[in-house]
Amino acid sequence: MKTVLVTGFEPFGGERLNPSAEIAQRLHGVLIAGHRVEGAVLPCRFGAAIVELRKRIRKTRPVLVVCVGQAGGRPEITPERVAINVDDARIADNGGARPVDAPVVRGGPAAYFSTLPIKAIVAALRKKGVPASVSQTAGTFVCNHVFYGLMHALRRRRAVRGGFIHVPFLPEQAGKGQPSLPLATMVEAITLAVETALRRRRDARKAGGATH
Ligand code: PCA
Repeated sequence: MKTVLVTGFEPFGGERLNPSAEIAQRLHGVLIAGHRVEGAVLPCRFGAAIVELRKRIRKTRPVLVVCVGQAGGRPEITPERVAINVDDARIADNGGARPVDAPVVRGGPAAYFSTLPIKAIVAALRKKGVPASVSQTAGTFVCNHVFYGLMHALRRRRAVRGGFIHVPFLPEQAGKGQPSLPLATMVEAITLAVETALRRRRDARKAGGATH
């Protein structure tokens, strides 16, 4: 049976939880559209996170890789459009590292695009009533780092598609007035994203960019 790799991250920045780790663990072993999900939790550390991701890709030989991370403060599920070749950390990672204006891959291209059908995923989520939109930046912390590392690893493997999806806080993490989504909704959302990516090769063509 073909495999889909879904990764999350361990908690970081003083949090006790990371919704992305919970999602990856919940989806481990689940079947989606005839594919078996391999769920993995990556360290929230520059360098080590990509090493672990590549190890999992070698071991599980997935046809699709969806990396998930927490974007506290965002109100929606946000498939990322583009990974950039920059590490620029506002806070230390879980190993104490705080790279500033460093490349993810020395000599690598400035950016890689997601090969997930990001607009079709957003449309599928909205149809189910789940708040979603395309994000134009995954930031410059460990999530963008892993997203770039993923697309760099897949650059010559055209048959394997991959990308990154940010998710909001869980209700128990959100402070007063901060947006969140229940875990069950996020698990459903990532399941639907995987299913959409497996079922369609081409993205939907819909205007969706921000005007600023
Ligand atoms: N979110 C962070 C890193 C790990 C995570 O879940 C980010 O957005 O970079």
